[in-house]
Amino acid sequence: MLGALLTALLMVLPLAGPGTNHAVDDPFTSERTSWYRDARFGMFIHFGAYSHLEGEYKRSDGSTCQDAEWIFNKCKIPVGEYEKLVKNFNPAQFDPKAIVGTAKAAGQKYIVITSKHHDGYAMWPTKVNKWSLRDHSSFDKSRDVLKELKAEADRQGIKFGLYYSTWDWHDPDARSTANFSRYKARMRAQLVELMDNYDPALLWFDGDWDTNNPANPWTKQDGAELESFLRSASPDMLINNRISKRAPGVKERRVVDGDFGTPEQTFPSAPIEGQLWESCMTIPTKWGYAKWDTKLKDSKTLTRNLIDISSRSGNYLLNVGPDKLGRIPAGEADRLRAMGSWLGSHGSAVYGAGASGWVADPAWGAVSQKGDKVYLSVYDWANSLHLKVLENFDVLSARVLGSPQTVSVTKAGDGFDVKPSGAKTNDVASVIELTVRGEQAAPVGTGTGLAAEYFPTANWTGTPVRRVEPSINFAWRFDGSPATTIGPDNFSARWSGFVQPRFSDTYTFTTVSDDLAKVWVDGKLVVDASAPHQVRLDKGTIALQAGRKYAIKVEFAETKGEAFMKLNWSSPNLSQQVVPSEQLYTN
Ligand code: H79
Repeated sequence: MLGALLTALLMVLPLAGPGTNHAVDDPFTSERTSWYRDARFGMFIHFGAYSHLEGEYKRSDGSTCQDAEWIFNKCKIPVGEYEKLVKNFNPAQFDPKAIVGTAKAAGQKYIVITSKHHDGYAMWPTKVNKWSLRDHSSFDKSRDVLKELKAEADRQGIKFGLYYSTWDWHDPDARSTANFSRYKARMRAQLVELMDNYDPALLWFDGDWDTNNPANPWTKQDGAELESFLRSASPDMLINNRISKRAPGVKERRVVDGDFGTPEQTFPSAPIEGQLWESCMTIPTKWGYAKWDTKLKDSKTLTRNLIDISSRSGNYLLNVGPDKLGRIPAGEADRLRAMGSWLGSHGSAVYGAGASGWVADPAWGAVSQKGDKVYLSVYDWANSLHLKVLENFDVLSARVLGSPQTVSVTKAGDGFDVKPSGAKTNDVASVIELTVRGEQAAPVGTGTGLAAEYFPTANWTGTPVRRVEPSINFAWRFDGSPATTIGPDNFSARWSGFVQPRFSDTYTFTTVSDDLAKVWVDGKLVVDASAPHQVRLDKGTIALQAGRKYAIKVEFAETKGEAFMKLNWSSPNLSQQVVPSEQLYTN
């Protein structure tokens, strides 16, 4: 939490400039993100002034227009009219115990609630304006739904996060390039209120697209400045990638913004490379409450989504839309309880488990791995289930969770045939747990990093700044650079030394770079991203022996604009991470 003085200081001090690296750690491995990497399942809550309209706007001509959290915008409601319509918003039955209890019963480990959606309406008693649940509603003025929910989440041991839309349809300065800095100051003041009052474990930004309806002057620079401010203010907080801005016509979000990616209403068919990720989805079609939005996904589909997502090392942020009185609709709560019931007896396949580098994704279900356990979540039960193996391992034992039946595992073709002796135990997914033994890792290395040279030119000339660099994980963004004596543009870097793998594997080296990057391992050019580019992911593979040291050389050059450079590796035995300092040596 921020003291008032510290806040004031942070708001005036530059957190930037030459010598600044905005990358705080490796989100794939840091202690900071470990709760989030293990959690796998969270509750999204869309609750705001729009909830009061229940998804319907009756125009003065008698016609109706339907939408939900977008109703103000999509139904083109005049601002004064929207303000009048929500004046009687009174979610008197908002019950934090019931909501957190529903999340707990669902097996969800965190909650993310809208503090301010695109309509700009603050769900807490903000001092920044009067457009809030406290000052523009018929709700009990002594209540604060965010405070109540945070307190209850703490009591029930569930992490608490806040959604905040940078795009704002209500504040006139938010669509004005000329006055945008005034809006940004108010936004920052609101975010400080949120951090001071509710100490969120996570901030979930939204509204990163380029649009003129209304205009969204937010820029990538704004996102970079805000991210750096928030990191200083609350170093452990997780931040999503929508804190940045997408350029006109750009569909994909970048892996260099925030801590995690945010596919929406969909999830990828394989782990995302370069960043943690979380798919957010709805149970009906809309996020906010709409009384007509009654066709809900069934709990089997939702549970399998969670299984598929966690088998790809992602999180599932599943939304509920409380009604105008603040109650989670019964159909949504039912679905969540059903998911919790499956998780109660099969949660070990989900929590803390992730993609297995050892086996291929099967057609009959999904596979996840956690340490020496491999979980086969079987959707289409059969007498014999084939597992295609990508990396040799032994199966020491096998069982069906919640069933005394035996399971035989025999080598067959490109992997194993797994044969359970009895019937499926569950219609959603039956889980076969394999206890496995793979290659023993070589001991953790004793390295301290690579020898780094940072040049004040983009072509590795001039007098370099030299130091030992623990790892290659840099977000210099717009203003930063490798050293105070080097400007934010036109510089280059060379890192050299030795890299020591802990497994005998085919390793994939991946760079996330802007601008150019090259990686040589054992004299072989593994990554060549030498054509100028924006933020890009490039990779190459090389077979390495555990414990041996291989020469490594990495080059980077930056001419203009933003600068990023990250060196990750992965192998069948090792999920993606920044190459850690212990495995890097200067000689
Ligand atoms: O809060 C929920 C949604 O209300 C919000 N994100 C989730 C978590 C969301 N709103 N819109 N979208 C997601 C989809 C984006 C639609 C867009 Fe467009 C189409 C953005 C750019 C093209 C609409 C049309 C907005 C600008 C033009």
